[in-house]
Amino acid sequence: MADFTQRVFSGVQPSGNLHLGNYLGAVRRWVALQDSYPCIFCVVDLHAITVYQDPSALETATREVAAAYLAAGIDAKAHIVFNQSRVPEHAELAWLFNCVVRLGWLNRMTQFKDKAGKDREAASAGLYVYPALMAADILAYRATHVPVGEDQKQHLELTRDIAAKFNHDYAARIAERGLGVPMTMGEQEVQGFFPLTEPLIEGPATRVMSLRDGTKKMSKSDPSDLSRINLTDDEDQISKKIRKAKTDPDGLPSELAGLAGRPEADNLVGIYAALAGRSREAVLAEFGGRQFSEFKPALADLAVASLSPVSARMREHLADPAGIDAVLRDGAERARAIAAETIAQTKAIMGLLND
Ligand code: AQP
Repeated sequence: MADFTQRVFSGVQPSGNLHLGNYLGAVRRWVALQDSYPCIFCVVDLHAITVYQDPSALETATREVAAAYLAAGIDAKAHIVFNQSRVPEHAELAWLFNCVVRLGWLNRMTQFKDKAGKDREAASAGLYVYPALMAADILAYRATHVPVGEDQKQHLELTRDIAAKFNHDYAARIAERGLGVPMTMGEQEVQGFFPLTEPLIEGPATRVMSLRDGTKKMSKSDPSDLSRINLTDDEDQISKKIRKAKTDPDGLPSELAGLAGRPEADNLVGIYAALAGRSREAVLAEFGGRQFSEFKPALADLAVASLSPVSARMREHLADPAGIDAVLRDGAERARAIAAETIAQTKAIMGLLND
């Protein structure tokens, strides 16, 4: 039986400095996936502009995110690294998906509610239809796997809903044109054009929380720089942020159960575990009974040792912006070859004359 070509797609928005959450929840895991799948890693600049970005800052952030990918160990020759706006097929497919996605589905998206805040009328239309663009990013390459942090789970489900509705609505045409791949949807064997993409949400750091508030995720757009560790932070900044991280007055427990109801302690233990490549249990077995005044310096040393080589390589890449641009241009050309074929076939399936 034919199957969809296995392919990984993922991206980060250039909406500010990359932080530890983006690194542990996404980029570091991509590096590991490179040996198992052909991968496409995108700097999703069209997503970033769903909220206003200063144009020069956007250019800088786009190069910074690309530099972080390369510094973390993404191989841009063996795989594809590019910025989204260089491949117009993303926006084109997003429009087609805007006509597939239902308003009711978009209305359920919690990220829109969080980001739009109380004044929804003032949010951009782009922010509202962001999940359709994300579905287009993934499905332009008919990607089968998407490694993301926990916060993107709902958007991945929507991507699957869009793929399923498209496959269902155009089933006859997909079969007639011989463009389908046999797949199981529910109980049925059908010919699908788009795969039902699997999210890969795994590891100890799928949701790294703010250092100032353990109930909020670490985020680029948090106004407090003390809430996150940026990949561009130097050793002093990393140590200071960990020293100032919010904690409670108790020491560390020896068992996981002792972290219940202590989000800040839980977060710091999770970060330590992820950086050390150990389980939370193992970290508590070592530090259980000790105070944060002892744990925080150990965490700071570990964070500095893990992140310094990445930030040093990032700085080297950033010293050569033309080199980064060349990587992005080359990646976009190769990405476009794949996406253009998907778009041509999608249009043919939908009855949009385009040859
Ligand atoms: N705190 C986090 N913990 C684990 N993973 C995270 N990711 C983001 N924050 C965390 C993962 O990083 C990837 C890229 O995210 P994004 O830049 O596309 O958007 P985001 O999820 O909205 O990230 P931010 O930092 O919160 O950006 P802003 O503040 O601009 O909205 C995704 O795989 C995400 O899951």
